Amino acid sequence: MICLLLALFAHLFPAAGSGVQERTFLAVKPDGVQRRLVGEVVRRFETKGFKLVALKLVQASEELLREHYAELRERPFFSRLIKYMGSGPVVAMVWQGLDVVRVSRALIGATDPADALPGTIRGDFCIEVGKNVIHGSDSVESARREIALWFRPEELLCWEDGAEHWLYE
Ligand code: DAT
Ligand code: MG
Repeated sequence: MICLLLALFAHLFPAAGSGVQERTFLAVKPDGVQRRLVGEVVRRFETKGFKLVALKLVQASEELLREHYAELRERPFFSRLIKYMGSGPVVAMVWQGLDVVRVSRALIGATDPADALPGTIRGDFCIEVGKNVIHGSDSVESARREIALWFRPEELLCWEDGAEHWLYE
């Protein structure tokens, strides 16, 4: 109930979803699941200090994937991307914390793994852009849209973060 009110509040007053309350949508793509990288990916965001708000294993429908990647529908690789993303289950997640959208993109690394720095997920675990292991929202606005697309409001859990005091000033 409190979560629903918070979601409504964040929708009505966008600034309410910022700061420590900021959220991002991440997904371990089918290659990441097949290659047993789910634990490694979760570990990186968890040990960084971000708060896990939702997580589920999903076989995404073509409709969901077309909506998720709607911005890219004119790109030549679009149908290959939709096929790849639907080729097996993905692990969909919502993570929360200060600047989580921007910092997650930094932890993930460049879109093309050839350009991704060592130490980033794409830099450490993959080779080609068409099999780049993980998705992360590129802005707070996209994060809101993607979270609403992949999760029902009641799937986003509110829980007291006992570590918050040790992570934030
Ligand atoms: P990102 O996933 O880093 O946000 P994006 O939103 O531009 O990158 O593209 C979404 C996905 O589409 C990307 O993770 C992999 C695929 N993709 C992007 N550019 C591509 C290209 N030139 N060839 C093949 N796949 C591409
Ligand atoms: Mg993107």
